[in-house]
Amino acid sequence: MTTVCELGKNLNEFFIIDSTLREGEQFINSNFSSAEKKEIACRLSGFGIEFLELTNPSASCQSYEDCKMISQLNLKSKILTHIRCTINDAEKAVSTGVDGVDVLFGTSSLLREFSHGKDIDFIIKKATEVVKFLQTHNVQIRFSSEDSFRSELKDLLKIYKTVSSLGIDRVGIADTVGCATPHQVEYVIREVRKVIPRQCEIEFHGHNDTGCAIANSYAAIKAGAKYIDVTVLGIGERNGITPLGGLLARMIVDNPEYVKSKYRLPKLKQIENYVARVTSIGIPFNNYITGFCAFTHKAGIHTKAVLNNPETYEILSPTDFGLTRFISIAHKLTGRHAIQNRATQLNLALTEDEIKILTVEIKNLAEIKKDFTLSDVDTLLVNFKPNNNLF
Ligand code: HCA
Ligand code: CU
Repeated sequence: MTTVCELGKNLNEFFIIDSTLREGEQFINSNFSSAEKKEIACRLSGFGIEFLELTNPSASCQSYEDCKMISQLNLKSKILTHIRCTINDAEKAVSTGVDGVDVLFGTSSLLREFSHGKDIDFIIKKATEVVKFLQTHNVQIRFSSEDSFRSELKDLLKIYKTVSSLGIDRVGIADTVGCATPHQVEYVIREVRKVIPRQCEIEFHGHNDTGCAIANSYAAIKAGAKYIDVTVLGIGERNGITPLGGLLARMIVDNPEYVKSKYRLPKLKQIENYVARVTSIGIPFNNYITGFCAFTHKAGIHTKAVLNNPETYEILSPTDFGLTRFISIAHKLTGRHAIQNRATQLNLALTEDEIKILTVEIKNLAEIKKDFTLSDVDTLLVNFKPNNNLF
C-alpha cells in the first residue's frame, strides 16, 4: 500500500552547507566573538554538517583571523568562505587556508542597475578571471548568482553555462529576497542542470521572507540540487534562510535512515540553544522539532490514538532527536483514555465507569477553573475513592 505522502519519495543524496557563520552573521542580533565562532563551528562539525561557510575574510581584520583560525581546527566539516567576485577577495580567501571559496555576483536587473552597475558580459568576464585565479590554489569553487529569481533566465543560463564550463565544483542558485515558489525553484534547477556539465553540482540558498524556504530547499533537492544552505534557527538577513532543524524535519520524513546515519540528531537542541543564547533570542514555540509544543498532544481523540501508537499523530519521532513527547490531560478537551493512562501512572485501580465519571468531572472543572493543572487532576483521581485502592 502506498499512501499519498509516500508518493515521490526516493533516495536523494544531499549535503548541508551551514552558513550560521556567514549568513547568520548578517542576522540583526549577531555579533559572534572568535570563541563563539569556534564553539559553533565545533558543534556543527560534531553534528555531522558537511560544510561550514564563513564570512568573507575581506569584511574585517577579525573575520580574516577567524577564518584562518577555523580552517586550522582541522574539523570534519569542510570550511568554505564567501566572497565577492574580485581578485582581491579571492586572494585573501585562499590565504586563510579554507577548503573552498563561494563566489557571488548579483545578476538581477535591480542589482545590475542599483548595486554594482555591471552588465552580463562583464559579470562573465569577471567570474572567469576570478575562477581561473582560484583554480591555481587547490580550493573547491562555487559560483553563485545573487537574486537568481529576479534575473532573466536566459542571462542566468548564459552565466552558469560559461562559468561551469571552466570546471568549477558547484553553481549556486540564490533566492535572495525569498520570492520563489517550489515550482519555480524546481523549474530553474532543471533548466540550469541542462546547461552545466554533469560533474558540476547545484547548490540552493533560500530566504524565508514568504515562508517558502524549507519547501523551496526540498524542491531544489527533488530537482537535483545536492547542496543546501542553512543556518541554525534560520538566522540571516531580515528573517533569514532555511533553518537547519526545519530542513532536517523535512528530509527525515523522506529518508529516515539516510538522515539518521549522517547527523547526530540528539545534539540539535543544544546547538540551537547555544546559538539562541549568544544571539539573545528565544526558540519559537512552534519551532520545527525543538519548539516546546512540537511533540505535545492535547485533544482526547489525539491522546487516545497517540497512547496506542504515537505514529497516528506524529510524523517525526521525538526519540530520534533525544526528546520526549508530552500528553496534556488537564483541560476540557481531555479524554477518558488519557485519564485512564494517568490513573495507571499513579498506580490507581479505577473501573471504566469510574474513569468516565472522573473524565466528565475533570472537563467541567477545567472549563470553569482558569489555572487548572495536572496536579488538580491527580488530586481528583487520588481522592475519588476514600481508600484510593492502591494496587
Ligand atoms: C546576501 C547574499 C546571499 C548569497 C547567497 C549565496 C543571498 O544577500 O547577502 O551565495 O548563495 O541571499 O543572495 O546570502
Ligand atoms: Cu542570503
